[in-house]
Amino acid sequence: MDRNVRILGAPTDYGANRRGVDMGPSAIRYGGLTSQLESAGVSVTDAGDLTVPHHATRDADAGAENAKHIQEVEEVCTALADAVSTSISDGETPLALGGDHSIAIGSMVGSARDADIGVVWFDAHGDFNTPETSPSGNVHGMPLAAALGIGDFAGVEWANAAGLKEENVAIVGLRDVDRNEAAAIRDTDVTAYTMSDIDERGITEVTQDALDVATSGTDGIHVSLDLDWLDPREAPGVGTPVRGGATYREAHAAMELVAKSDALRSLELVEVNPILDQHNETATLATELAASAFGKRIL
Ligand code: 6HN
Ligand code: MN
Ligand code: MN
Ligand code: MN
Repeated sequence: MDRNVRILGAPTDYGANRRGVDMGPSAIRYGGLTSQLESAGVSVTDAGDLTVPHHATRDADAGAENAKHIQEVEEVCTALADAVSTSISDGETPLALGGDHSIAIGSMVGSARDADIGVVWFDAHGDFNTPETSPSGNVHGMPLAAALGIGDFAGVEWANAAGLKEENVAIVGLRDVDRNEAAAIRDTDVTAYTMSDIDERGITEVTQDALDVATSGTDGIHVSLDLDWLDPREAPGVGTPVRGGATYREAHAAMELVAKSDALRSLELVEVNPILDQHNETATLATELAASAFGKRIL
């Protein structure tokens, strides 16, 4: 299949309470994104970066303590949702570059605008907190709940705008979940696989199950790749590293299955933090994994 990928940078760190992931899009581009994607046989357009409200012009104390910088997050997500949905209607596959993981609300809303989508979420974390359960108030720990319409986000309208079905959402790689967040995940019809599931059943079987969940009865899938899904030895440049993550080979194997599913509608690479990275290796790894997700072949 001829695929055209449209790169959409979302240089924001408001969802992570301003910690440096706003430089992720630059680092990922510098890590060779376009040439990696071209080596996967897709054509690439770089639409540049979305305009993100500048810190200097914002009131640092605005917004709620339990959903920090919620207005800025909403502004960025609204713009990203429009950009994602326009890419798809123009016949291109959006690749969103974070930025912190709050941008996923925008990606999912945009990707779901004219379709029923499933989601596969590769992450150490559940990202299923709400303003009520969050221990940090950081919205990057809440995007899945938000997009499913769970929780009260100070009346922000994107809640459930994606029309996502819990039965079509799968999380892969969990190893750091807050107590009330875990209860919330168990209370839903979302399918969640921990690292123990990967240990026991292997990455191929777990990823295939996750893809089956997301593709069942849907028009396509959104894949959200939080680089902290990988072990910090492979991906040190992330804001919230957790030991015991996916290996380099496991991550590629999972992305290769994404390519094989032929269902990818939108992709995002999030939580790359160049300030914490070593020689841009996490950003570079993100580009390689994107190439695998778009079907890069060795032979
Ligand atoms: N991420 N569960 C923690 C919180 O603050 O809610 C960590 C969230 C990390 C989010 O890595 O995208
Ligand atoms: Mn995340
Ligand atoms: Mn829809
Ligand atoms: Mn994470």
